[in-house]
Parts: sequence; structure tokens; C-alpha cells
Amino acid sequence: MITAAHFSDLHFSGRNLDEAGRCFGFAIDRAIERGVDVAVISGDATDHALDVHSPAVERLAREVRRLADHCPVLMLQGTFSHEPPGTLAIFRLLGGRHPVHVADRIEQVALTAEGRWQASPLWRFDAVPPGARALFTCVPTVNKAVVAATVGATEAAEAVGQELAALLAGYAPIHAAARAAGVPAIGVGHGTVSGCVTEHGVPMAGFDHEFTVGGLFAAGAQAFMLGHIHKHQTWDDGGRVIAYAGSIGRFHHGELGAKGFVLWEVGAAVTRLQLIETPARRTVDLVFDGPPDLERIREAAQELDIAGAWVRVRWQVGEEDRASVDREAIQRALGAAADVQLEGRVVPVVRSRAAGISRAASLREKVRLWARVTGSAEAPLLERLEALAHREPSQIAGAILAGEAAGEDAHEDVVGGKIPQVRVQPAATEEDTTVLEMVGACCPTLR
Ligand SMILES: [Mn+2]
Repeated sequence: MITAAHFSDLHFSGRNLDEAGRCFGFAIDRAIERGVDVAVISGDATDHALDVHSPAVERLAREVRRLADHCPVLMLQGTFSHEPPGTLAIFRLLGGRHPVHVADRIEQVALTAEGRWQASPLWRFDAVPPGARALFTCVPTVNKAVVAATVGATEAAEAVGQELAALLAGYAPIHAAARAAGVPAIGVGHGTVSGCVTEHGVPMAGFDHEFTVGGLFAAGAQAFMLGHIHKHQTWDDGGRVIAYAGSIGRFHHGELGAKGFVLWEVGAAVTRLQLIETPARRTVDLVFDGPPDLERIREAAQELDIAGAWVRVRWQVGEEDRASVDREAIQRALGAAADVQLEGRVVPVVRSRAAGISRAASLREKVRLWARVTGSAEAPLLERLEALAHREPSQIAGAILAGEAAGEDAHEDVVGGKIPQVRVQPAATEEDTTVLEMVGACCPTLR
């Protein structure tokens, strides 16, 4: 039986320094208190390429060194964009009481009885190294070419997932041999398991992911320690367990579930695990479909105990109302929060171009063109246009209040000859023609 502290997705960077530093530091304290035999960091120790003089590098190195003064450490290469290849090389040089092994290729590594790391020359050992205390199978972030070269796959078109499944199955015999020798066999990987759930609650369905649950179990390891997905989750198959540790802290708004590290106890035929929670930041999301409601924000500030929390307020507002949002008032209402992020989405007014509208002779014709372009019904629009043209505002209001149909009444006005120029029907009646003639007589440009 071996006890292991499994940390993952530390994402050290300038922006994350507070959260990553506090949570990883706390986790290492707990791991040391529990006297773990070995520590595994399953990828994404950093968030992006960092300069060596950045405080995040110094803090990460200091914490890993503290860990290495307590027990042997295994660090796995994570996602290349987070941890550019070569990032981890420096950790081999830390020089703690125990060695740090960096796994940046597909390989196996045995933890010897003396607490040293012994790596396989190729992708696996031919036999379990004598005196091994535990056997680790490392599947860091890989690209297809590496997988193909490693397992000698000749089908270049095969998906990485299929190649990895073949690779994992290739480890089953040596894992069985380890089990027979009473040596815990532990897999460590970085990638997406098809069907897992992200920290935002999204299930990762599909066939283009690195791993499947079946493929991982087919490797026959007693435990599989995973990184990449920031939500802690586990799969169990008759006592063999796969688990994402999840990220060490809460680096984004909207992340579901507790954050922490996994404390494993792994024997040749038994596995136990427990998530030890870190003091990750608390986040609160206030979401409005329309404009933000200041009263409800004030209520939420009281009810949700936002003191020290990271609060995000999201809303959407039409372009014409954007100036009505008082961002400072929202900030003031959430004054007790550790951080307030305001995300207003302005819904733009969409204008369709109605070709030829500028050449239309009358306003009525323009309305008809516009109705055609926007797919609006023209008849009610023309009725209202007519009412606007012919009638006093008080008359229109009176007609609406009386429930009177505006169109009929307007027609009478036209006949009455008050303001006849806008009544131009495509299929002109005799009456309309008369009106048009009247218009032509008094105002030729309107025709
Ligand atoms: Mn990550």
C-alpha cells in the first residue's frame, strides 16, 4: 500500500498567483501532515509561458521544493499551451531531499524502495523492476505523431484516441505482472475522458477525446490519476478507480463543485481515495436576462453573503438603453465582495439595408419596400402611416381609446380631401385616382 497526494491543474500565473499559491500551499501542508509517500502533479502546473523572473515561477518552484523535501515528486507534462514543452525541465534541478521526476514522454517510472525514480528506456519496462515500491505509467499530453512513433502505428489516419486505447491496452500485461508481485500499478494522464463533465457542467461527448473510461480501465492499473478537466470526478470498476483531481483552485467564474487535491491509498488490489478541499475562492453569479436590477442586486448582496466572494454580474441591454446602466451603483451595492466583474452585453440595433428605398417617390412606397425587406406585414403599417399623416395626435389617441379602427376613419379624411397626398394604392380605385389627380394639381412633386 502506498499513499499518494494527487494535485492537478495548478495554473500558476501572475493573474492566478493568489489563488494558486494559497490553495497549493494549503494542499501541500495537508499532504505533509498526512505523511504521504509520494506526490503526483498531473499537468498544467503553469497557466501559460512564464518568464523566469515572474513571481509565479518563484512561488511554484518554492512549493514544489517544499513538497520534494517531504517525498518523491512526479510531474507530468500538461497541455502545451498552458505548459510549453520544456517548462518542467527546471524542476528536475530543484534539489530537495527527494527527487523530482518530470514525465514529458510516454514511459513508465518505478519508485524504488530507496525512494528514487527509475524510468523505462522505452514506453514500458519489459518486467517489473525488482524492489519497485510502485509502478507509474505516464501518459502526458501527446500529439498523434508521438503516439504513432511510440506504438509503431502504421495507420496514420487513425485517431489519437484509438492509438491511445491501443497503447493503454499494451500496458495490461505489465500491470498484471505488477499486481502479481504485490506492486501497486498507477496510471497518470493528462487529457479528456469522453463522457466526463467539465467544471462548467458540460458533458464532453464525442469520439475525438484522448481517453475513454473503458480504454483507461483496459490498461489494468489499480488507480488512474488524471489532469486536464478542472472538475473533480471519479469512475469505479470493481475497486479500480479513475479520478480527475480537478484544479487546485477556482480560476474562473461559474465553476461547479469543490476544489482540492486527492489523497489516494493504492495497493496491488485495493484503492481508496478522498478529496481534500482547498480554500478556493467563492464565486457568485448574478445573471439578468434584461438590464441589471439594482434592487435585486442589493437583496442578493444581503442574502448570499457576498463578503469576500468573487461576484460576476451579467446582463444584456438594448443599444438605446446602454447609458441607463449605473455601473458605479452596482459596484457600490457589492462593496463587500473581494472582486466584482461586470459583464454587460449590448444588443445592437439591427438595420437591414433596403436597396432602392432612397429612390422610392413617396413615403408610402418607402414603407412598402421596407416591409418587403424586413418581412413585415405592410397593410397595418400603411394604415398607421395614413393615420399619422391625416389626423391630429389627439384624434388618433381618441380613436385608439374608443377602439375604433383607424383605417376606415382615415379613408373618410382622404375623401374629405384634407391631406390627400399619401393615399396611393397600387390597385388604385377610381376614387383614389381622383385623389391623385387632385394631388398632382396642387403639388406635382409628390407624384
Ligand atoms: Mn488545466
